[in-house]
Amino acid sequence: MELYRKKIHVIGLGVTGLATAKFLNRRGAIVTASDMASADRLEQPVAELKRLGIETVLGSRYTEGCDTADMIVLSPGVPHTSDFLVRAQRQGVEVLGEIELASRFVTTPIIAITGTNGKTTVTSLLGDMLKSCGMNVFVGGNIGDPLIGHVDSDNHADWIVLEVSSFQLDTISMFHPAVGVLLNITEDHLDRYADMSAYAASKLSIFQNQTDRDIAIVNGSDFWIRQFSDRIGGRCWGFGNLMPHQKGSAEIAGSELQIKLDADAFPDRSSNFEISEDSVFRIDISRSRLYGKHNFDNISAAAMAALAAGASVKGIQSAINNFKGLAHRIEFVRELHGVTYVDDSKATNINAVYRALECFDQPVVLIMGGIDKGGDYRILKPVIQHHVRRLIVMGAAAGLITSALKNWAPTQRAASMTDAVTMAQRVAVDGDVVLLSPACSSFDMFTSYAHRGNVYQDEVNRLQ
Ligand code: UMA
Repeated sequence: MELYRKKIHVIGLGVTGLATAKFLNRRGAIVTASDMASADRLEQPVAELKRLGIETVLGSRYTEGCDTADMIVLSPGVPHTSDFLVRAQRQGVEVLGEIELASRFVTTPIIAITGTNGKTTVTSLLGDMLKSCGMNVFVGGNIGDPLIGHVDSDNHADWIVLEVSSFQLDTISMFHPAVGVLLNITEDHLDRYADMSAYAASKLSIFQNQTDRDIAIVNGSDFWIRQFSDRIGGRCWGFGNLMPHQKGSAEIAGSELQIKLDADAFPDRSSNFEISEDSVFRIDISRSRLYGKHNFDNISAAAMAALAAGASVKGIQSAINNFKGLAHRIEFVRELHGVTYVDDSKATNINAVYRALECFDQPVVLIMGGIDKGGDYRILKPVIQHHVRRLIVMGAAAGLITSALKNWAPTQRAASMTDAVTMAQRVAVDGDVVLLSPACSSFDMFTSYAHRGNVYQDEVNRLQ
């Protein structure tokens, strides 16, 4: 793909746009880097781009010139259906995302992981599994480091382990992972998709360029994945219920993960296998520190993907034993007067709250709220009734959550995180869990879910 002297607009100057603009500049493209935000919010990236001689266009004029560009590269946060993009495409301008662009320049095989929940855990655990087998791995994508930043790196990777969001998948055309993983599809981002079917279609597009030489690892118990199973192009391995044409399966038996794979999927790697006489890979999960049933799916998916990449059972086992989980995902913060405080700030959709509540046998004081993302809170009814002693709501969606859930748990409204944590401490008794699991995005009161989680942890650590 020739980029030299091409007029390319990069839209969005977050981590993706910045890395993309720098890459294109190195390749000799004529880059215009644009963002709807004003200069005072983008001081650092703008200064860096200016030093490289890259033009920046900010604020209300940021889409100018797109119609006459050779190509537009989008950041994931920019909806691909925006009017100015539709108009440019009509003029024949190629519009693509950073993942698509980067994947055209890498020769290293890619394992791509998507799903509404669990993708960061699986990406990270899988990265550890391959590393503990001595492989050199680039771990990036939606988890944090854009793939484009790896393209010109001197650090040769054996595998690329890539977390991909639906936003990133919306702008692919040739992206072709050797192993694709789809963990689950539940309500999320309905502020950006017309309906669940559109969101599910975006997720399933991870498999759109796979052939039967590639591997597709899916959750066979997921409604939407089953609904669209005809879109799975690769050789299908599954966990949960059996899928049509499934060639590999994973099951949890007690504290053992048992994986059965079709050996002919690996004609050239079969010597790596520590397969037992009954053709099952057996992995002990009793030492895993990941809470909850949903993490069985995450461990199964990561282990299957690792086996697909030629990892040994020993390396997989060691990564599972040593994996501590991720910050702000059902993360233990502190125990005080017999009350356990847990931070699940990353739960930015309703289903994630469901899963978090299922992890606890103890009564829970639940803190929810933030910016509503368009799902139906009433699906929480059974877990709220079963687990929640008190519901504390805050942020822009507080009213909406209260009307949806107040019949199933006593509900209180908090004005701030300090307020929420103080209220929670007042009502929690010995043996309870206080859980921040918001079901919403954070931008009404915080800069990110991580910021929200850190503020919660600070408040909890301040409690006497
Ligand atoms: N912007 C515009 N026009 C628009 C929308 C946004 O100019 O119409 C500008 C904003 O003013 C801002 C910039 O775009 O300055 C931000 O771009 P971005 O939102 O794509 O953010 P990045 O910093 O590039 O981060 C993105 C992902 N963000 C989103 O998908 C929203 C990061 O995922 C990802 O880690 C990073 O690329 C590297 O791949 C975050 C995320 O929240 C963690 N992801 C969602 C999720 O996990 O649910 C999908």
